[in-house]
Amino acid sequence: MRSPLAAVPTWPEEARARYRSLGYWTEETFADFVTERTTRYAERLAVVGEDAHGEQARWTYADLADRAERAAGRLCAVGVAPGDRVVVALPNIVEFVAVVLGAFRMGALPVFALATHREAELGQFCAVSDAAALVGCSGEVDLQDLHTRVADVLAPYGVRPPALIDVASWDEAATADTAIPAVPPAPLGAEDVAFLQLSGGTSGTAKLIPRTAADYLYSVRASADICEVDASTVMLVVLPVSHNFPMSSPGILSVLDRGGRIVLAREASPRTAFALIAAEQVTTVALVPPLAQAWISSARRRRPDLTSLRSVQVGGARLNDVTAQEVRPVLGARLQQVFGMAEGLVSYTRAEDPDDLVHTTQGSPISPDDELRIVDADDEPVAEGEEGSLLTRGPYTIRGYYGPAAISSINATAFTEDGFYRTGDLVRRLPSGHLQVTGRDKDQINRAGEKIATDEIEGHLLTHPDLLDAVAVGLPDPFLGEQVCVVLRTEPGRPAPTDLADHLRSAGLATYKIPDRFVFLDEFPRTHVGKNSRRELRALLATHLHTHPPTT
Ligand code: OOB
Repeated sequence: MRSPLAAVPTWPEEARARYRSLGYWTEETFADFVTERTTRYAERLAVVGEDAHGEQARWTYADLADRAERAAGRLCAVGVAPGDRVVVALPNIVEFVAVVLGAFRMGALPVFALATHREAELGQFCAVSDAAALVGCSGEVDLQDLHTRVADVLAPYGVRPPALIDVASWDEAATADTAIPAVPPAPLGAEDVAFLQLSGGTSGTAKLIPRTAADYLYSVRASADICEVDASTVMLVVLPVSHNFPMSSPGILSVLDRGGRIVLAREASPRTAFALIAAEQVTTVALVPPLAQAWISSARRRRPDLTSLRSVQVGGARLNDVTAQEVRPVLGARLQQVFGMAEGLVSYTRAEDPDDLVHTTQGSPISPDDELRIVDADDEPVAEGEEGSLLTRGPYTIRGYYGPAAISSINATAFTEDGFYRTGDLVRRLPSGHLQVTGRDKDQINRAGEKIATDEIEGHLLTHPDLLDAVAVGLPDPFLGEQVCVVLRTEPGRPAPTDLADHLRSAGLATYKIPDRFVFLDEFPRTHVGKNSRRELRALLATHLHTHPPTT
């Protein structure tokens, strides 16, 4: 048994009572959800995809219940107790669904990491959550070695390493499963924290997002209604399934809620995806803008059979209007724009919205009780229709991050005193109520929908002996949306970009955070208080890159 979950800032009782009385929040827990849906839809096909051994699996809801029960048993077998945290770092394989539902079934709290995370990230998540287990899949990664590295990251903090679970070592055919202990009933209530999501880009202190069954399942049910998810839905998942978008917006949980089918793809290339769409008669898929662009250009050339596809959701980063207009003519499916965040708020364009709004806006929020404030630098509301920073609170938006004591100072700036979350997004609201995301005022890079905290890259770079200063900025990129660019001031005898990339890799940073571009400058522009000015750096880079082609 690990330490109990620390207290988290939460909704005041008045708000809770209101969300309950409006029917948003119910008594249903995730354990109830797993049992009820897998029983209700028992005979239907639930999950299709590769397993840890690369074999094709096709599980009914009854199979899924069975797999989840076994996964829960396996968690218990390595000492995970109800209430403990379990870091899940799996690719899009069927075991992901089994492990997550298994954790829910026994009341363990999944921490949704990515299969691409390495010891720098996983070590942080384990430390912050005091994780009892780390679940991965050996194959592309040497899991034992990764586990040792995670333990090394944890040692200086005095945190016990998590037990390692390698789903590739599970032998489901073996009858030796009698060794799997019986699973106790989950002790969690609907308003207890049920899992921890990652915030977009973790900084020096990992910010974990505490979500409850009450708030999350409300967003799942409402998303299923808005996105017309039903028993006929066949959802292809090409984005990393642990992200909030493919998980709940409407995501795999909406599909399980309604008795539809999930098709997991291990990679997102048009070739693989188009074949799966035709073979499995896929009706819907969620994409980030770069993938939407890649699918569109590939579909133009290949003319794949996409007749089953009814809707394509695009979100995670701003979609340009041109690509938006191409979705229906080229992919033959309705576009739905999704603007959301793992902290809560999700906004969708609706089926009944006119085309021009679907093409040019990021829709409107899920709930009539999502409260939005669009403010200037002094937190004063901007005039209607003007651009401002988006603040939000509501029935499924958290009131604070989970983390060690240091998190309270982060919470003090990330949330207003009256509980609004500062999204860091610049938006404008049209008279129709639709939101347009116009920019960002947070130190984050959005690379193809993956969020990267600039200070995380900078911190790791500055451990290199030859670097005097490092600033990471997102540079516009026609395909990725933004690329990761680092601007460096060095000792004479400048390190080569490849050495710096190796330095970051050996620090245990996920590959998607390795800079796309390294730029060396003798002087950095400063703000009037003497800090590095990212704004001026960006402007300088625009000219610099014009005259100096990229070095990598
Ligand atoms: C989704 O969640 P996160 O937590 O990875 O990232 C949230 C941030 C937002 O604050 C915003 O900066 C950006 O991602 N974002 C968009 C966007 N959707 C997300 N920026 C512009 N246009 C969009 N459509 O990315 C996420 C969570 C649930 C559903 C969809 C996306």
